[in-house]
Amino acid sequence: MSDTNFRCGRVAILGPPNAGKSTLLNALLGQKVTIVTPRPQTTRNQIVGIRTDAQSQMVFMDTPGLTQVRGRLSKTMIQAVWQSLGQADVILPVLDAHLYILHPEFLERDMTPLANALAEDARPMIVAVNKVDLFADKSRMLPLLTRLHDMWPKAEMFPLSALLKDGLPALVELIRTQLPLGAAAFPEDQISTAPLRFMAAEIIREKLFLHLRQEVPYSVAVNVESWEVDEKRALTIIHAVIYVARPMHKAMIIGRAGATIKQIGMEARKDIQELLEGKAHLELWVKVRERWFDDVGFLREMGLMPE
Ligand SMILES: Nc1nc2c(ncn2[C@@H]2O[C@H](COP(=O)(O)OP(=O)(O)OP(=O)(O)O)[C@@H](O)[C@H]2O)c(=O)[nH]1
Ligand SMILES: [Mg+2]
Repeated sequence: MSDTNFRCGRVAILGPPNAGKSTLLNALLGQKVTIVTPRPQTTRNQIVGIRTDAQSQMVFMDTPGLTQVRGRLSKTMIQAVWQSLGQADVILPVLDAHLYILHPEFLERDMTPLANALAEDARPMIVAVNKVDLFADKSRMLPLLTRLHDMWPKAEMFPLSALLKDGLPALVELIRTQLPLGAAAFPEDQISTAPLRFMAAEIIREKLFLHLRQEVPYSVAVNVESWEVDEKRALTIIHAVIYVARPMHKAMIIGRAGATIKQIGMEARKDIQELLEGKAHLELWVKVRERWFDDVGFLREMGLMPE
């Protein structure tokens, strides 16, 4: 018998770079489906994470940070944001409250594109006012909450800490009340729509972000070229290529006597094994491909641009 009270819908997680969107998605799922780094513009495309319980199914869409852009990769990143917004039943903007307490003048700069896009939107909206763990005196966010209320008078303001998972059960309850009635769209044990190969490539990209400085992580794309399961040894053998835009970046990734790439490989393998719940062997190559981020064919191959 189908449950006529069951709710199912899509929730778009949107906001400026580094606001904690991906952290929030992982925290809501209790599992890592999307990568997180301390640096802006980590997420490059729409990542779907699915949370199913007895009463509802929430299909979350993590998106790249919304910012000023240049170049083709940035344009496709922004397209992923607007596409996700178009698909959403509930809109969940996320912002870094601590940043705007310290720098109130950045709020308009960061939020204007989203504020304009959502001005006439009638869909339910919940604003995740994130990173409240970074200040003890909660009254410091009152001016921010007032400004957000002026921006979106109908939205619910929801202070939380994605990092500490503080406030999340109440957020889930609130989202549920806003979802349309309907049957589940995905099997209850499905947590993402991303293929394992893509998730493994993302994990490698995360480690590159964590180990490389300045612009280098932004010049990197990762592709899993082969994926074989050795049933006898209960081992997944993964070959991945790290594409870089310049020969100098290749040298930096490899590091002195191969030390950097070795470390990246070890850390990535550990996370991939967690993802697969089994043993993995990971081999990494670095290849130079100049201006890959402007190459439409390459971006499509990498899944960074719709066909
Ligand atoms: N203190 C604190 N840090 C947080 C919180 N949420 C996220 N962070 C940190 O903020 C940084 C960025 O987090 P992400 O989840 O990658 O941010 P994002 O919005 O997905 O960023 P992009 O994908 O680059 O747009 C990471 O260092 C997180 O650990 C929080 O609630 N409190
Ligand atoms: Mg992200």
